[in-house]
Amino acid sequence: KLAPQKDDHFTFGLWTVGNRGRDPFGDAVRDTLAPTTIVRELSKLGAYGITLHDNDLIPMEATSAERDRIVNEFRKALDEFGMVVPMVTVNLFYDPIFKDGAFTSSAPAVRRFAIDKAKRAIDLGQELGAHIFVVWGGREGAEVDGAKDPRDALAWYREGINTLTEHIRSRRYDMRIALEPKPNEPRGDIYLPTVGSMLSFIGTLDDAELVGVNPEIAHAKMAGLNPVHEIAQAIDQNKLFHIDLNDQRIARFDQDLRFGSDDIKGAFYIVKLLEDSGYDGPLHFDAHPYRTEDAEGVWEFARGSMRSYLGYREKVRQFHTDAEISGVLARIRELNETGPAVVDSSSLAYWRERGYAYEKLDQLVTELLLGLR
Ligand code: GCO
Ligand code: MN
Ligand code: MN
Ligand code: MN
Repeated sequence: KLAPQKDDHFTFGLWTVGNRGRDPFGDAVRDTLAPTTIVRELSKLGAYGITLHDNDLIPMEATSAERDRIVNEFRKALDEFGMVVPMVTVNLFYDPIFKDGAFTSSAPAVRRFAIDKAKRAIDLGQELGAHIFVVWGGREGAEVDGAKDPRDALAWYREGINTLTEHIRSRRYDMRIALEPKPNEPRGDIYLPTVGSMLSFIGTLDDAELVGVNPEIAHAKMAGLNPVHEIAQAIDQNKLFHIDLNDQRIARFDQDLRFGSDDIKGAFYIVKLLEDSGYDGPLHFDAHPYRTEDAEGVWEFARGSMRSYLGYREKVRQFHTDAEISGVLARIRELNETGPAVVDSSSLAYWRERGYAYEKLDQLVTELLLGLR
């Protein structure tokens, strides 16, 4: 039951299992893993595919001959191990060129460089068969609001995304863009920090149809928000193009914890929402193995991410088939639909005094998750 299958559509970023455990206070603790090794190992574990930033695969300074050789070798590994690349993204944050932003850099030359880099990443995605292009504007933010007018930054951001949709249309690629919001880190504040802000920004784009969101659980929590509600709003607007699954404690640095490892009830309701809504995109893990881990721990992390999702999915199934839970839900519906049809002076007392039976429901869910049912 907990063995991942290809048709579960689990995917991992090359940068997730490939994370070397560097943090602001300490150096790498693990060796670099070759992309082809990651493809092989994840396939053995039952994953469906791989995602990547342009520079996870191709070094920034590669010649075009080197680039082609690397891409060919990678494609060979994908074919050999039956793996696909549903999503590609662009690294617009690591190189010092982007220290004041990429699409929102105050320098037009940097903005143009960023847009060209993103176009080349889109072309790479097309070559690898990806249908989703994620844009995470990690450096699109500010510490010093006196240095640039945030309205200019938003206009430049819009121009950048408009150029990318134009590129996709003119090349007739079957690809859509998913914007990934994050409130802060690495910038003091990042523009468009939540799903809600992204959705409203998308409404101002030239080609809004082509653009949706890639919500991340950890990013919602860093903003102190409920990821279930963030994801639900994206679904409500038909804009859930992709999702980053991981975990995070509120009010901490960006932890990138293994999906479902910290907030068990929160993860349950996320999986319930995804399953009940019929979301059929990739289930993408964007998290890091703990810095304490060696190679064995890395694959344990990958296996655990998928097992946990399937475990939560099984709990969702139990939620829907548990007779007592169904009974409470029926009772809640009945309480809402019976009783006085209007709230007026004769029924005020009834509507003030009635209970909603949510304590019972919440306790049953808690016991379900504790394995007591
Ligand atoms: C983070 C982000 C990134 C992006 C990735 C894809 O907190 O570092 O979540 O992992 O998802 O760069 O664009
Ligand atoms: Mn993140
Ligand atoms: Mn992410
Ligand atoms: Mn992160």
